[in-house]
Amino acid sequence: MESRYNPAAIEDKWQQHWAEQGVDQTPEATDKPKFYALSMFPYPSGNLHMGHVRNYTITDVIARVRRMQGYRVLHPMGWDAFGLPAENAAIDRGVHPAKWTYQNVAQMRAQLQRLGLSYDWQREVTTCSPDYYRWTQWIFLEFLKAGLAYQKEAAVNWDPVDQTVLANEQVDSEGRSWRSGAMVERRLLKQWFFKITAYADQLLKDLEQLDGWPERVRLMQENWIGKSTGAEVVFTTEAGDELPIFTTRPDTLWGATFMVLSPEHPLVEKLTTAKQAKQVKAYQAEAASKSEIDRTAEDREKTGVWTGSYAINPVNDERIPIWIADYVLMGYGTGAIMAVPAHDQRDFEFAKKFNLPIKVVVQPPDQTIDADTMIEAYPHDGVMVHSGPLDGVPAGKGAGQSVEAAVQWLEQHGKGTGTANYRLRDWLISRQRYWGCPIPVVHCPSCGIVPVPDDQLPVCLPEDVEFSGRGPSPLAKLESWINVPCPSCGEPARRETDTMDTFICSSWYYLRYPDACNEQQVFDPAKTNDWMPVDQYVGGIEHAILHLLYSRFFTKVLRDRGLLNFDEPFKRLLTQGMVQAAAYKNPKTGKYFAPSQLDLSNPTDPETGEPLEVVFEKMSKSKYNGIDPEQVLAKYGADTARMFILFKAPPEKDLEWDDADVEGQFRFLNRVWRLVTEFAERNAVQRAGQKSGQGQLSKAEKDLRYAIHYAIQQVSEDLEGDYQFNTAVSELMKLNNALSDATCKDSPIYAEGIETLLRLLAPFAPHLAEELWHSLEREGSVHQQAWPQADPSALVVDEIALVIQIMGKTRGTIQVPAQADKQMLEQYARESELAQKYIAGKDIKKVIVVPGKLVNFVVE
Ligand code: ANZ
Ligand code: ZN
Repeated sequence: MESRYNPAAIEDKWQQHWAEQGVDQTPEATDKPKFYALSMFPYPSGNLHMGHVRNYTITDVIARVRRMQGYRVLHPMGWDAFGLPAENAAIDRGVHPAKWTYQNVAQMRAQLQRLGLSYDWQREVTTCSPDYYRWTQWIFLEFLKAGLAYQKEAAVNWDPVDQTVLANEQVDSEGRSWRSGAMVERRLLKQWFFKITAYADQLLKDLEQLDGWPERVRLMQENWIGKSTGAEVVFTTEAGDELPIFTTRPDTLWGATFMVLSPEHPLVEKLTTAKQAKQVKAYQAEAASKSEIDRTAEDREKTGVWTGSYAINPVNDERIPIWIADYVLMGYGTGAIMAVPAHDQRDFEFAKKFNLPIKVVVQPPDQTIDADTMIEAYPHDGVMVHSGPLDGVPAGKGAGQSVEAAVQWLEQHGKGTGTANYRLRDWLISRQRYWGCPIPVVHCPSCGIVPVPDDQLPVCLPEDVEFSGRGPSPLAKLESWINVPCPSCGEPARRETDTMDTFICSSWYYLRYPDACNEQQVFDPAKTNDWMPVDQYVGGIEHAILHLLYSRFFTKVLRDRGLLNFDEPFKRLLTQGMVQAAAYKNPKTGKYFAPSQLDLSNPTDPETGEPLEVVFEKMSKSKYNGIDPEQVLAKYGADTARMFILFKAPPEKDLEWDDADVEGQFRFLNRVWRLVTEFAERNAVQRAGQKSGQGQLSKAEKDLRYAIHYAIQQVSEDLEGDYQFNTAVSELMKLNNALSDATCKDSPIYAEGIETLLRLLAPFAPHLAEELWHSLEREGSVHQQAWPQADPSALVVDEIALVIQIMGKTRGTIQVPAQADKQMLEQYARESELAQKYIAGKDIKKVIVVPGKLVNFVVE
């Protein structure tokens, strides 16, 4: 063994050894309690960044600790491998997306392996591989069978030059295509949807079960689902058509002075009078070109057109005009509203602009408002007025208040019903892209949509396609692939050419790991139900909404299809903070500069000479503050990188990269190395671990034993609950110090201390701990040892009876810890009830302390 700590010499060796021995494989036997530790799998961009390193290190420590604690652990890794970057690489560089992706996977897998992450690589899943996406397609067909997948016309972003649909992120703030620069149009195209709205209520309600999730994430999900309670009320047009509206304020029905329909509302055409037709048409065309965000922006000037028709308010038979305006969206509620300008700000602005009447139906408690003089809507509580049966009722959403009373009245009179509406929309899952999972259906002129039969799955992506960069996805152009006989009637039919949103592939990957190699089934429910739910999920906050919501949705659907027996996939969630580093920025111009071109003792803008400020920001190429994990590994090794990341900040907080602290951790590992190698050389064959505590221990041994068991207790506590790895590392450093300062280096207690240090360190610095463990000539891998248990007897502090004297006269004794020093003894004595009886309020002249014996107070 080397005398100097040389990570390069040991890390690779142990990684190979562990792989050969299958140390990280998932146990098959089910006799132990299970623990499923999962990191969000990465997109294989080709390069591992520090954010990945942090994410995976955190999960790895958790997995390693659980193994040592006697759990059977599932700790897998895979690749979220479909997606646009691969297709762009193909367009830009002419590499096939598959080739580009698999090269990146190989590169990143090697990088992960160099970090010493304890994955069971036999369960690796790659979403772009046909043996995985075959089951993504199978799941799609399950959704189709359940009526949860459907096709519908939807307004999408259309690039008229490239002739393709664009995602919202591919349209810049001016509404231009990122690629062609053309103004993007809104077009109605047939798209596939998943009916996530059918599960809105469950997705909301079951958030209650997730007490192991950060409150912030639960709240983000709740807001995304966006439940509004209120009522649906049926208005009638003068021509006799029913015109239902959704309102959260049915109590204000008596204050409705006009109605507004979305320009896309199906009744618009029928309601529009000949005189208004031209204006209405023009307005509809204009609205169609606007995005939803534009249409609903609060500060926007209201626009709209009267249809020429009227509706009847069902509560008072009043005749009110029907308008159209773009602030009413077709996709929410019923696409029609009653406008109550006195109590809704948007309606107020609209009424003012078009000179429509305003009627106050809620009066505030402390003043009287008047329709003619009010300058904004009054949306608050008060008391109902001019509202027939509701007059005098307190206005509000609480029990016995106006909203509840209104719903009751509407239901009694058959004019409306209490309902809830959700902001959540059905999930648009189709993409006009090549590098995604093909949607496994065939369109037949006579049979309609026909699912591809099970035994013909997977529908494989054709390989011989051309990526020209222009026009529709290469799939849509490949006639040889598109034209197939209908699986049902055998007549000529056409394949669906859309592929699935990659979020679908990542909505179920965690269900596959428990049975990753199954070729007969998506997974064996017995295996997946055994391992699920995930006990600890770790990933970035950027996935707080969509990925987690979709995964929860998939879980519930597959549960209802009889495949799963639990409601929620992820029991505990940890969202790790960002990894930041110093960046040099000119505060005036906002420009960043690479540190290599600066004098760091006095950084100035090389172009203007202005002083630069140092800011900590998320590592990124554009800010020249990225730190390449490869370089850190090459210089210090994986163990130091891991230790630094764990030590520098609690996992959910942002972490600031600091070279000095990396050095610090490297030095700490060197100290451990020297401590253990010295011990190993002195006691080459001495067996550690004989349980001590019975015989007579010296003071030095007792103190060391206390330090050892205190460290066990603290590290174990830090690893439970909130995973305070940073304080756990501090405890390890303290234990290391206690050992190097110990004066009983030949005692079995010292040997116990060395061994304990290695066990506690093993999850954090797995290679170093393993190498040193073997230097002690111990059996097996340190990673297969039991996690140490704190012995309460070692933590008991001996007590002595301390004599309390006042002016030399003994007044009694108090119990104090034997180890207490002079200062502490005085404090114990002063604060004791016994001494207080005599010294309270008196002037103490002198305190005489005889350690281990007495404290004497000399008072005035
Ligand atoms: C009358 C009213 C009176 C309203 C009042 C509010 C206050 P949330 O809370 O977001 O669910 N609304 C309903 N459907 C709409 C649509 N498709 N597009 C735009 N707005 C729509 O908002 C519900 C309220 O937003 C509903 O209650 C309705 O206006 C409007 F003093 O009805 B309200
Ligand atoms: Zn057919």
